[in-house]
Amino acid sequence: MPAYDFVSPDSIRAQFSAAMSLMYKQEVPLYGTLLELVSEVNQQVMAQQPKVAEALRWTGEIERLDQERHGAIRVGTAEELATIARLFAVMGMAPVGYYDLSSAGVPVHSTAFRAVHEQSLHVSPFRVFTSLLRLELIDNLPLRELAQGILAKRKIFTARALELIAQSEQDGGLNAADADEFVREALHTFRWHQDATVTAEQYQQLHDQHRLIADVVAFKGPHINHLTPRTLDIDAIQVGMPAKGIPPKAIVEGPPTRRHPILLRQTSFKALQEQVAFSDHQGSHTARFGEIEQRGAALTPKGRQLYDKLLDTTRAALRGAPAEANAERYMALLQESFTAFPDDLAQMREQGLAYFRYFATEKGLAAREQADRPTTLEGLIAAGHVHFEALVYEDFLPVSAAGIFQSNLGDEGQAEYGSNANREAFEAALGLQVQDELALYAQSERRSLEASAQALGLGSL
Ligand code: OOG
Ligand code: NI
Repeated sequence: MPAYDFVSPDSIRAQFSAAMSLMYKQEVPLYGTLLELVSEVNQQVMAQQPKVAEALRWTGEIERLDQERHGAIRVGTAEELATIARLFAVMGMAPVGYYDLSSAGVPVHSTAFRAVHEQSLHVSPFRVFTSLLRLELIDNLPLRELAQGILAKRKIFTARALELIAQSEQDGGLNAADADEFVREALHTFRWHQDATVTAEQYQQLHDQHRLIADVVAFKGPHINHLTPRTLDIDAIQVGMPAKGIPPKAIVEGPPTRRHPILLRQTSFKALQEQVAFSDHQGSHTARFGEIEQRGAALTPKGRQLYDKLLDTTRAALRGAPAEANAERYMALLQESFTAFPDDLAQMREQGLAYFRYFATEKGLAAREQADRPTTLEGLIAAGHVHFEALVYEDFLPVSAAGIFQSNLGDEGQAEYGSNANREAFEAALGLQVQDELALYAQSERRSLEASAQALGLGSL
């Protein structure tokens, strides 16, 4: 089939993300309520904070905001993970980053599937935080074998989805009709199944070992467990949730409130109890929840080190994990620690704390022919010929992710697995290496410098 018949992977992803959102709205109506709240808050911010709206216009994020969301799934075997990677590749999503959650008492390790180029991210920033269960961390051997046996039997992809993945790999893409069918078929993998694959007693055994193990092993597939829209003001969301009948978790994960947001701030509401038909009788399971996030600047290694240090300082000062009882103190301590992180874009840039995107301005373009115009980046910025905005963070944060897992799984009885990061084992299961997110940000920044230089008729910047 000639290549010009193929739909771009970016538009398959956009289509899939929209279909997923529609499905999740039907499955978890509270997600729909959350979308309404996010949309109200985002409109308010754009109307009341013209600077924020202007920055989003420069970077183009204004156009992707309404459809921006991430999902999360947990798979049970290496084979499932490797096939998920192939499925996401059809929609232009690659594994980025490695996250070890075992040190936080969650027996999984994870990656984020997402688009990697800013142009693709602009079409659809849809991402999926994907975790692989680590049964090797469970020292209860009979239970481990029970789980392995159950997982070995399940098939999480439809036969047609597998065919279309293979076809896309072989031909180098899918045409419009096949892409439509692929989206419909792929969606089945992420659906909620009311009927479990185990007896009520087996569920209980798995659950008693770790709730997450039951969530992965007892069901027919890796149901999407949350779908997270992006807000421009998470504090307004946190305050606004109760009025909509959505109880938020105690604290907002990530950095504190800032004029110039960095990385990622997240809050969530607890999973609802859902009816489950075990193979012998009825029961319930808490699986799916809601989450909202606010995204800010991607940090350089130096900025990230500072972030990690300040977060550690805060947690050490709190003497314990943040929870309901100490939430207010935690947020105050966090704000206090982070006064050491400059809240000013120019300073963040000068100190090399964040990645940026650069743009040639109208003024710069008009001055192209002037002999005495500045030609260095700093000179061009000072003269207003080049404008910069923070490059948005597209990834996740392990401490926050652990907090999200915990609030969803319940604070009680945290497990201890020690620190067991094993990126090689994860990549072996995946059948691919995960990409380095820092390299991706640096490349994106570089491309924006090159484009600015070219627009201004300069050799390089
Ligand atoms: C994933 C938790 C991590 C996030 O936004 O950090 C996550 C999960 O609960 O499966 O989604
Ligand atoms: Ni999430």
